[in-house]
Amino acid sequence: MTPDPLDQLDPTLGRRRFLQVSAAGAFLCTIGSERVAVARRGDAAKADAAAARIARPKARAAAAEPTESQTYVTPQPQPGGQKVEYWIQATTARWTIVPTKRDDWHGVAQPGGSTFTAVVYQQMTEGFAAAFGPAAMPGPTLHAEVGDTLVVHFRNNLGDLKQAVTMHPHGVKYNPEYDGVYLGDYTRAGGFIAPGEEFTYTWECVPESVGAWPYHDHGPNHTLNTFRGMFGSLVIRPKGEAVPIFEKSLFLHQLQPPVTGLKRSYQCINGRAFAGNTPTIRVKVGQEVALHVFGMDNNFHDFHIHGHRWKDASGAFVDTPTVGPNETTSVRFVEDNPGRWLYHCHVFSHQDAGMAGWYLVEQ
Ligand SMILES: [Cu+2]
Repeated sequence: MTPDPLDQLDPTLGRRRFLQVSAAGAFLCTIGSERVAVARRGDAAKADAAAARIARPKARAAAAEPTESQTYVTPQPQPGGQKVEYWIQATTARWTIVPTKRDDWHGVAQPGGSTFTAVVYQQMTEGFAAAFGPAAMPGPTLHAEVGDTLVVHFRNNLGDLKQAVTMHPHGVKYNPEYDGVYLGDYTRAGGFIAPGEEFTYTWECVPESVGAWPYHDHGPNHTLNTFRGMFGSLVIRPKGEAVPIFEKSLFLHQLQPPVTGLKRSYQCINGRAFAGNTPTIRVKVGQEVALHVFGMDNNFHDFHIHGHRWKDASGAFVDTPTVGPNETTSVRFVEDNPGRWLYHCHVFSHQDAGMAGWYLVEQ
C-alpha cells in the first residue's frame, strides 16, 4: 500500500491533527523535492527554508524532448498597438489587516494585533528609480488594449527571504519563456528570478484576452507566497473602449495563522478584514460601475452586493455569483440605487470573519 504523504510530512503533526487544523488554513506545499505542511504558526519559515535550498535549474538536455530545444521570439505589438511598460518589484511589507481595530458593520471592536509581514508586488517608476506608490495588497492593476504587448520589468527584492519568485499572468498570450512558472528541470528563463535579479516579461494582448485576469507568483514557493499577498490583476480592453467611470479589482481571500503568524484567522478583501477596513466603494447614480472579483485562496466565494443585480457572462441576471480559486467574475452595471449598501461574500463563515464592506451610492 502506498504510504499516505500526510503521515510522512511532519512527525510532530500526524494526519488526524493536520486534517483538524486544515479548517484553520493549513495547506501542503511541494517545494522542489520537499513537501512542507504549513499548518501552524512558524511553519511558513520551514517553507521559506525549503525554497531557499532550491538552486537555479540547469538547462534540460535538449535531447530529452523536442519542446526543450525550441526557441521563441519576443512578441511585438500588433499594428496600431503599443508596448505598455511597467516596473514591478517583489518586496516584503508590514501589513495591517484591521487598521481601525473595528467592524463598522456591527459596530464592534476587533482588538488584537493584525500586523504581519506580507509579500507583495510593488509598482515602481521607470527603471526602478523610485516607488510608484506604497507596497500594498493587491499589487498594481495592469491595463492594456488588444494589440498591445504588456512589457513587465520585474525585480526580486526579497533579499531576506532568499528565494526565487516570478510573475505568472492569466488571460494574455505568452511563450514558455514568459510563463513565469517554476518547472523543476524544465524551467525557462522567466520561471526562476532569484533575489536581486531582474527579468522582463512580454505578454500579448490578443482578442481572447479581453477581460480581467489575475497574476500571481508561480515560483518554487508559490502557494505560500500567493497566500501572503503576491497577487494582482490585469485588465485588457478592446481597442479604444472607454474606461468605466468606476472600476476596481477586489480579491477575496483568507489570511490564516499558518501564513501570518497571527493568533486568529481573517477572511479578507484586498488584504483587509471587516467593513471600514476593506475597500469602501463610493459611486454616484448614473455612473458605469465595473468590479472585477477574484478568488485568491483555496475556497469558493459568493460575491453579493445588496440592492443590485447584473448580467453574468451567459446573460442571466445574478446578484451572488461564485468565484473559485483564481477565477474571476466581472460585475458591470449603471448605478441606479442610491444609499448605504453592504457588499460581502455570501459564505456565511467568511462574511462573519471579515469578508464584507460598504458600498455607498450618492444620488
Ligand atoms: Cu467567501
